Amino acid sequence: MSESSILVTRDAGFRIVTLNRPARLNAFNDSMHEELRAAIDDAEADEDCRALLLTGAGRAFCAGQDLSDRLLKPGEKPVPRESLEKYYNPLVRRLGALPFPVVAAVNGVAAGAGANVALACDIVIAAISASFTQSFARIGLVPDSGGTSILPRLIGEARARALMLTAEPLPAQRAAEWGMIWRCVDDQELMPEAIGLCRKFAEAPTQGLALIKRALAASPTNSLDEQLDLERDLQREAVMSPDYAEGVRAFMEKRKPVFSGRKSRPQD
Ligand code: T3D
Repeated sequence: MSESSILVTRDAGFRIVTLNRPARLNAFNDSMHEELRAAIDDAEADEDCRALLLTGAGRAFCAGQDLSDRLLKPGEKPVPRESLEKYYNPLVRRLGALPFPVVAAVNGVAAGAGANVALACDIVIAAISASFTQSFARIGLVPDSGGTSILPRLIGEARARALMLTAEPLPAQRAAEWGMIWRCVDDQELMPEAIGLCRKFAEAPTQGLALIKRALAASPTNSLDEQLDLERDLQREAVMSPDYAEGVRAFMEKRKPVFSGRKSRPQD
């Protein structure tokens, strides 16, 4: 029996999802996409899951599309690929819409769609030995998986443009200095740091964090006026939540708050 290309570990209040095709640097094939989708479905359906940690097995995070699936035989004509429509785009949309934080622990090289899937996560922590490569231009492709939208916003047009046109690798340390990722840590610190963050999220006011994700998701296309209206609407929801009441009570009583997770809705 072939080994699963996605490994899932359950911890208290969060899950670790590991891309597991190390011999191919965790490159995506269709079955890895299907398994990843199922793992995310399962995490979302479990109301005890309040954060997700995405990482890679072996020395890479993910090398993007598995190119061995794209090799044409002599004389064979290229066929249209629906991988963006079918897999990458839904994945990127999904990561943003999940009602809890998604942390990418980038343990090694992240290339092509692998780099941009990492950047689509809410928080990216990378090992100092990791790098990010917009490798698409090396093989005549266009950066995908949201890269042309997300990357210029993170690091500015000039840097994003150069990374995409040259396909040069960006070391994790520089990525952190440029504000592309949250933090770059020593290799041995990567998983403890990412797990520590997920443990914090597992005790956080999850529904409030989901509202923050909604506000930030709308921000790039909203005017200030529209965003002010959205913040008002989301804050109305947050103010009505048991977690806000608990947060204030705990603050006044000088104790640690006990938040309700995903189970009770703000309207309850
Ligand atoms: O067609 C569509 O669906 C369109 C959608 C496209 C989305 C995309 O993601 S396009 C971009 C695809 N990815 C790449 O172009 C990256 C290709 N890989 C690399 O450039 C390099 O492997 C890395 C820079 C990532 C790492 O280099 P290095 O020197 O550390 O490792 P390596 O020796 O190149 O790779 C190690 C093995 O992994 C090697 O196999 P081997 O020789 O040991 O049997 C290599 O072939 C394999 N590997 C790495 N990346 C891929 C891969 N095999 C298949 N697909 C890969 N993407």
